[in-house]
Amino acid sequence: MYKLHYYPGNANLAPHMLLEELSADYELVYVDRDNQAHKSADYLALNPTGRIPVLEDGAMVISETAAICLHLADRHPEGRMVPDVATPERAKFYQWLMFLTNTVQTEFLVYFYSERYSTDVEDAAGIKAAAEARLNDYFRIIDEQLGKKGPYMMGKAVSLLDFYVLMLSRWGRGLTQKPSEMKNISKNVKLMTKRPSVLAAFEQEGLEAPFV
Ligand SMILES: N[C@@H](CCC(=O)N[C@@H](CS)C(=O)NCC(=O)O)C(=O)O
Repeated sequence: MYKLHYYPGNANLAPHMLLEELSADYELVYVDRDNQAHKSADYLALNPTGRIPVLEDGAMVISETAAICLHLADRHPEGRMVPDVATPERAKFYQWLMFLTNTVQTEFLVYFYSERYSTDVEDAAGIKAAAEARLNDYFRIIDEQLGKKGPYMMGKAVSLLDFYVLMLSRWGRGLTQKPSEMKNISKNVKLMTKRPSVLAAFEQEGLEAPFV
């Protein structure tokens, strides 16, 4: 049985939705982030970066959200969450997943934790505003991809990418330009938020509508 260490709405949300989608056998382990449990010795032994989430798969411990998602997709190939290996679709899938995790997700860290990005707290507001502008550009790129391909990131079939986009769109619900109100992202998230797996994960994390 898998164990997913989570805090409601954090980066665990993508792997959590996938665990549900793949009908995997798992349990959730609450990380008491409000009391700094993610910086405790026990948690740091699992993930030295002190970041959420962590997945335990038997004796194996995996951190980094995208890696966890890929591992789940590999372990449950019948779910077809990634395109076949060594196909053009797989190459584009890699491109988009890397963009989502190391560009968009990372920019959210700058946006949410802007005070960490300067030694002068007075810089935080400007850092946040610049991050928001970049996030708007990134979501526009995602929206264009969905406009060209659609309704899912890889075209007609849902993939792991769509769960990632949903999580990131949720994180962007406080942006002036809400991702979920962009023309094509809005269609994608409407489809995604009808999936029983998505609804189950949101409910288990205690997240209430509106989800994005
Ligand atoms: N690169 C990591 C980033 C994870 C991450 O930043 N998680 C946030 C929650 S969404 C976190 O743990 N924040 C707590 C902190 O930075 O103190 C991943 O993809 O798993």
